[in-house]
Amino acid sequence: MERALLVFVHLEEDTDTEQAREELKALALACEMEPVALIEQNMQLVNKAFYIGTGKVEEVCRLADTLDADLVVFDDALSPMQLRNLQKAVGKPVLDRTTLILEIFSRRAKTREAKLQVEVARLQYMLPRLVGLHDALSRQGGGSGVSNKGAGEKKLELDRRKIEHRISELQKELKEVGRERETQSKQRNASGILKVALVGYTNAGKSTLMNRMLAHCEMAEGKKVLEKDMLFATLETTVRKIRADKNFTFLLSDTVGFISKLPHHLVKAFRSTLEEVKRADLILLVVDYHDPYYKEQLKVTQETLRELGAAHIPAIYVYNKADLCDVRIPKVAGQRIYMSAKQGIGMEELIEEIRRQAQKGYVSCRMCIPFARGEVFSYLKEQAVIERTDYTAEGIRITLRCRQADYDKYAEYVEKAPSPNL
Ligand SMILES: Nc1nc2c(ncn2[C@@H]2O[C@H](COP(=O)(O)OP(=O)(O)OP(=O)(O)O)[C@@H](O)[C@H]2O)c(=O)[nH]1
Ligand SMILES: [Mg+2]
Repeated sequence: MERALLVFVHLEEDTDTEQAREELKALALACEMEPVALIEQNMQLVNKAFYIGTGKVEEVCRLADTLDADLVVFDDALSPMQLRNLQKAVGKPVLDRTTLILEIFSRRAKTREAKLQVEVARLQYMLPRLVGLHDALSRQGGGSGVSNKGAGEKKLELDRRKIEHRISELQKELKEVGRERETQSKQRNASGILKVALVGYTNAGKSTLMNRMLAHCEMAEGKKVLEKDMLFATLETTVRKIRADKNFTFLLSDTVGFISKLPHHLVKAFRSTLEEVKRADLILLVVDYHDPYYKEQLKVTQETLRELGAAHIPAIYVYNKADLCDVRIPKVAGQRIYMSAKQGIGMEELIEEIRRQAQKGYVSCRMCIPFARGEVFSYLKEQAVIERTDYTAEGIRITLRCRQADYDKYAEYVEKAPSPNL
């Protein structure tokens, strides 16, 4: 493990520094770094040239040597100039929060699309910081085509052009891959099944809830996703069909978690993956209720949802990990549900809430399905609430409540006037 010296600046406007400190440590750990110490400074304004004060820079240098740190990590996005100056002064690789998150993402990325997205975000972030990043890159063996030998202006210009070229190539490939996913997603959309998305701060328990839901509904083991006590365990979006009971089926998607100060490039890069969230009919907003900072995390999640243009989608607030708190669970209070995904407490209640939300927008109608279209009847049995069924000469006549989408889809079978023989 690399030994990391963490540097943390407390600005006046920051309200919760303890959370931010813990989060920085967790990020370093998720990057397989060992935090050896944490240096702090209170400031009103950051130093333009060094981010921290020059006296503090000396302290960082000394401590980095004494503790034999391999690198220094700052808890914010450093400007290209700050990065360059700090790197020079400290004589060791300097990373900022964004680089750290990018590094974690690049380690976790498994699918072709995720890998491309992270690579583009990394290169875009690196471009203006090329000079300052030289040492940090050579630490990784210089695999990105940037060497720190003979870093003259000319060489720099060459590197810059190379990187720009690489970015546009990657973006082209990304478009291709995106189209494939788009096709799959369209097929899911066309199926008309209710789409539910798990959303929340990183480590809140989204993947655990997905797995518990699969187990609860006796779905196959092999369909499980990775759950782990680590920031950003999940990077790619996984969609699973959940058959809650014979009358209720929905699609559940698990995706990348949110974090405060999520690098802008990364949000943009992952926007296409997060499209799944935008298309959802219902959001399960998962909160780690045991985390002392759950309120701040909830705020960040809501802000990110707004940025994504998904703030209007109805949500159920899942106060998870309540088994670690002093509350009786399960408990449903309005749009909130207190439960434990890990222990499987509150699953029935959650499914009921999902069903209730789903049925909110249902329309009441009457349909007559021809016998030849038995599959439509089976579909509606799963997707709608059938209140009455009569077998008549013309077909199966049903009184039901269904989604507007299904009403439109089967408009040809809808009977406008009440039938006299019913
Ligand atoms: N005690 C307790 N622990 C839980 C519960 N739900 C999840 N956990 C633990 O929390 C940790 C994170 O769970 P994940 O499901 O991986 O969290 P996530 O939201 O998918 O996280 P990312 O994919 O990293 O964004 C794991 O160690 C889980 O075992 C719960 O209800 N109670
Ligand atoms: Mg996860």
